[in-house]
Amino acid sequence: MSQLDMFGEETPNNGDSTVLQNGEYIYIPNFLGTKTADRYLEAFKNNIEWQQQSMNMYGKQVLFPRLTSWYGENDKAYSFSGITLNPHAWSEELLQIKSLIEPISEVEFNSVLLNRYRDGNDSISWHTDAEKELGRNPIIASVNFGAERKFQLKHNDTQEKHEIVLKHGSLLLMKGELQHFWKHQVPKQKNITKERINLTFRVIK
Ligand SMILES: [Mn+2]
Repeated sequence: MSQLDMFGEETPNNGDSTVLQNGEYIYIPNFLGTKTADRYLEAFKNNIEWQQQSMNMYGKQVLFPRLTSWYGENDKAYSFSGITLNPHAWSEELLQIKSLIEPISEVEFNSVLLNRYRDGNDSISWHTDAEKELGRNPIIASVNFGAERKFQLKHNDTQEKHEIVLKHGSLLLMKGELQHFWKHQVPKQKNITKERINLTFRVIK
């Protein structure tokens, strides 16, 4: 359970680990206090260089239903869905969050992919974060701001599903073999009018 600290902010516990067949995740709902998370959300809305990427599908350029940006060490380009992103230099806010999550993640991150879901029409469909530059069993740390959105996991063979509603200020750690056996998505939720910003910290080899 979380508790209120002397500033009236909730302090995080160490989260609950959920061990799945072929993978594991740890979810910490109150990783950042509400006021701290509010402050970061405003900073990321205003200071991140957002872009709407597109990909070629059957000869047509199709816009991704979300905005993205990529930050990190300058020699760590990242390719996915047929596009390559060159990173912007770390911002102060991103470095602060990186230093908060590293002790719990037990890894040093060198990159972060940011996704901005402008409302419930924005989404990301079933995929894995298993690009080969992430290494064999990547640890991926997802920090969440703004609207609460469903995050769904589905096992490749059994089709077993898990769903987590990712809260403002929460941290989700994905680890173990998860990316090899489970896909994940953020489905559209047409009733949601507010935006969500998600940071996924990664280690690019
Ligand atoms: Mn992903």
